[in-house]
Amino acid sequence: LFTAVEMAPRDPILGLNEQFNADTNPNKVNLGVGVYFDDNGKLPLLQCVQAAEKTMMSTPTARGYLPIDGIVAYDNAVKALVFGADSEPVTSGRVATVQAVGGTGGLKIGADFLKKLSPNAKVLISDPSWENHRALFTNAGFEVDTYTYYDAEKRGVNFEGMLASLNAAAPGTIVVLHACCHNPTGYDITPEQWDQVIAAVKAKGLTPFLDMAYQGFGHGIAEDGAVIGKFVAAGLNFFVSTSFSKSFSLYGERVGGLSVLCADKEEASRVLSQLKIVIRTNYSNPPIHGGAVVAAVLNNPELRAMWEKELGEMRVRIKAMRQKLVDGLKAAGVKQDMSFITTQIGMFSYSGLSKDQMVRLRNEFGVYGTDTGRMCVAALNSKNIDYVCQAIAKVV
Ligand code: PLP
Ligand code: TYF
Repeated sequence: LFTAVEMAPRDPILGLNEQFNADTNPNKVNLGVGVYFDDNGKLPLLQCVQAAEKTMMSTPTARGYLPIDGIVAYDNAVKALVFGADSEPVTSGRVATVQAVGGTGGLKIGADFLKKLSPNAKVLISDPSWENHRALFTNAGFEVDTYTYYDAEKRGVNFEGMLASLNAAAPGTIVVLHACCHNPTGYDITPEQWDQVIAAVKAKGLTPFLDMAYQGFGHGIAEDGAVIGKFVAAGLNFFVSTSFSKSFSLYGERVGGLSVLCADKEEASRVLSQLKIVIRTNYSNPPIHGGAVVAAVLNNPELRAMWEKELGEMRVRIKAMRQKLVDGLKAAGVKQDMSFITTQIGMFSYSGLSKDQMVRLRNEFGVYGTDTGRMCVAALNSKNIDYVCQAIAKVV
């Protein structure tokens, strides 16, 4: 039965983890996968999460099935976070939100629903993008192409190119947009550029799918979410996937969501019924624990304040590491201007290093980033930063 099965390629990012774990270099540093580590190099367990879990454990509950679309209080909290608690889309009831198995699950539910709705639509992802975007939409049955995004020469976004790609797209094309903290480049577009993207999307009749995997890691929770308000104000109907993997440091709990902004409440209830079919035929209903924790934190003012503080600390520490990286590279003798690293935002930096240089970093120094030159600056800390700077200085 399986004799003709071919070996599938490894995930380019998760595969690096395996290589890292097997590396015996005592100085090794993992800047490959997008995970936030604290200054001691530890994966944080947030205080707000611990507090919520303590309360939950003091009154243990039985584990029945959740509704297909998840915990009601969770879905409402996601809506409020993404659109604003008192926003018109939320108060009018025209957002359909489901709990999902991570941000990836949110993307996949949206993709499967869209495939039924627009079977012939093409999907455009940014060039480059999170590698799983292409794989996920391809596996959902779509033809996936790219829109222009990164400009290596300029070290930034080729915005004219991006607009040109969108303007050349056929009506109904699904456009996957990084809401903030672009993965892998670290370059976001400005609010004014978002206005132009929205105008193009509207004029061409494209379907926006916003991937919000890093809300709170850019400029703040509300600041990063502001782009959603722009799409609402433009009168568009669109998709938003949410991930709490990074913002709650709950990677393995798989907590995410999908929200679909519809024309009115009645339309939202029809859309929700279809999202539920997608879920039911895939995994029936979501797991409880992670969603219950996030709902408990978001819906309790004290825990929510704790979360905002802790998320703020992660954001600030990443920014400090960017500056330390720029200063450290200079001190280590790197002649070229590396200050572009502080103009990037979120967990990643496109370093501009070549594949050969990234391979040398890995093999000679145990410093792991992706072959494309992406480094996770959220894994730098005051103990490994000098070593990483010395290693980079030796390969450039
Ligand atoms: N989208 C982007 C851009 C990401 O970087 C990630 C990272 O994991 C995801 C989606 C998936 O999030 P999750 O781990 O919650 O599935
Ligand atoms: O880009 C990253 O590193 C994160 C984590 O298949 C990740 O988004 C990487 C690959 C993957 C799933 C998650």
